[in-house]
Amino acid sequence: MRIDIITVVPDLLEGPFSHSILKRAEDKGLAKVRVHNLRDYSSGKQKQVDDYAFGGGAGMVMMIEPIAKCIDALKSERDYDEVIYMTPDGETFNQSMANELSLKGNIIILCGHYKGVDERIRQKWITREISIGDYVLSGGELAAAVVTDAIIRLLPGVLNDETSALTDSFQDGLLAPPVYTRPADYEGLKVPDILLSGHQSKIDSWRFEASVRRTKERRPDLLEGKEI
Ligand code: 6GU
Repeated sequence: MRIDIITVVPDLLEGPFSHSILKRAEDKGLAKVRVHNLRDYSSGKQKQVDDYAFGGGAGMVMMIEPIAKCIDALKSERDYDEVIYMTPDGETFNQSMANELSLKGNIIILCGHYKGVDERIRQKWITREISIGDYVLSGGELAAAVVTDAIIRLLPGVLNDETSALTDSFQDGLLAPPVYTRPADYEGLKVPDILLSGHQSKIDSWRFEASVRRTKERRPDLLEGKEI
């Protein structure tokens, strides 16, 4: 899978993709993430990428031309399944969107900045608009990093234990159960006996019950319309 991210602050995206799981996915050849500096596609002398809003008002608007040039240049190299615009007024990101996007081949992600992009970009080039929650970030970059991380860790072979993404919180619509490691007794704080019993089917049932209990307590909204 390949993800091309278009941004006016490429530096913001350097850290997340040069470490840990995402770095491993790149090294194994399972995912390619490429960051593109929108200023490289500006034809102006000042490398201008934003301008005043027609009709007035505070805040700058990202111009059509550099974005259109960048997207068209990418599309001339390969086909893309989605051109995603990161914006607080997009559809709220969740695990099922991550699952769906992880099945795509190539994706472009455009990071919004300032007051946003010229509406005509959204009309003509964007296939999907995503927000990561009901709060405002100063740009779409961190949100793009969140979405990219959530997608790439789902690609087969990226996680060491292939089954581990299946037991994540949200993957089956439930929160994950509590986990423990050694020592079994830390100054009187004990691990539940069942987990030390070696009885796998009992352990599985305990984990399922614990997931349901935790979901009821913390996120009852996830259980609505579900039979458990
Ligand atoms: Cl995608 N962008 C910005 N600027 N703020 C956000 C967001 C995106 N998602 C939540 N808040």
